[in-house]
Amino acid sequence: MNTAMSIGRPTDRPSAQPGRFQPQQPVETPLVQLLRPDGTLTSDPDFAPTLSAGQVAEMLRDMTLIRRFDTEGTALQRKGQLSLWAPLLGQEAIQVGVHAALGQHDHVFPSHREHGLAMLMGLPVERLLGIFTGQETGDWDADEVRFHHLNMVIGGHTLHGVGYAMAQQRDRQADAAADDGVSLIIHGDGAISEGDVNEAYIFAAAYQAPAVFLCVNNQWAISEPVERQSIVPLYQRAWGFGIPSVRVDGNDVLAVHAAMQWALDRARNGEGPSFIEAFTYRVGAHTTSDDPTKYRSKEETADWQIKDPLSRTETWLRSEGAWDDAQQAHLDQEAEAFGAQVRSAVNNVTTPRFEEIFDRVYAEPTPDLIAQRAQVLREVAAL
Ligand SMILES: Cc1ncc(C[n+]2csc(CCOP(=O)(O)OP(=O)(O)O)c2C)c(N)n1
Ligand SMILES: [Mg+2]
Repeated sequence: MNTAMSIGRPTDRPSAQPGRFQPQQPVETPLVQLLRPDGTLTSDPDFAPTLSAGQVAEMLRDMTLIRRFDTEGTALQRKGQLSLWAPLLGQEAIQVGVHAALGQHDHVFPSHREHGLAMLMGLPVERLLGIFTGQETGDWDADEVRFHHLNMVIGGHTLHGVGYAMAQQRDRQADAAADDGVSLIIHGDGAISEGDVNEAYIFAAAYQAPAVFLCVNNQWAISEPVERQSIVPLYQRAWGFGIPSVRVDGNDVLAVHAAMQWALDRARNGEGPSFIEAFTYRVGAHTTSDDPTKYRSKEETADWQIKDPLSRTETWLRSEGAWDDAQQAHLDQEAEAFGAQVRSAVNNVTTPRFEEIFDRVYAEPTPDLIAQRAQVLREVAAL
């Protein structure tokens, strides 16, 4: 083994057999794209759009409302009504494309930037805002909402998601009438370097769990560029675990939807896990505590703004005759009203009763928990 190989870099040692020293790398990284940045359709050898213009118009609406939610989140933090906000600007198409592909029993294990998806899945806005005021314990009924707690411990939730998928698999083995739900696990480009995440891939592959990994590659993990996380394109990492994968244009709502449909179908049909790398860009700061001008150029951000997911969808819909100025004006008004709703929702965030943290740890409280709860209440009363 030569030195280059021992540190995991592709070797230049000549080999008679392709694939012996390194996987056969495509000359270019193939990207699933159905809608170009200029709003014209393109084709892909493996994926085709399955949505009507009317459905895409609904998705434009969802993306617009999510963007508004995000803008309001940042403004509420600036006004001191939230402690922190993690902007999702530029990543709207991923959350909307995913939502449109999800089945009615599928569960989502999110990372920390999926506020839009949470909203679409029916989590009340005030509960989401409560996470960023520090008052929310995140113990909503995940069985009902199917959107699990936003995860702040990078990568930790991927193991929970795979565990849940394995349970879904076992439920179906035990009971043919069990629902057909599968698990979608969302993590970032930075998370891919975490041990937990790699263990999650191993379990998912070993047990052929009905799990879909969605890696949101927004090019940055706070100030760390993706190139430092991996010298191969992220979707190729999955190959080493035996997980089929594709890279999709994350700013193309049609492509995200089509790829997600493929991966969810595979999981549902018992074909095991898949991995989708959604190639996008974090246009805003990492959080409201971050200043990205300190570590990346304005030109880089401007290049990505041209690839905006909303404007390309609107352009395409207009070219199809499925969108006009009146519809846009109506949507702008709706977004305005929704913004006001978000600003008022922050006043409805409630502080949980102290003892509530014990209430939903298990379906039935254990004797230990009951004792701990009683002890806490005694200690609080004595303060
Ligand atoms: C285990 C752990 N390590 C470090 C952090 C600090 N941290 C918060 S977000 C983040 C970067 C995450 O990057 P990525 O996975 O690409 O997600 P993105 O923020 O870009 O959406 C880090 C290092 C953390 N929250 N948890
Ligand atoms: Mg990232």
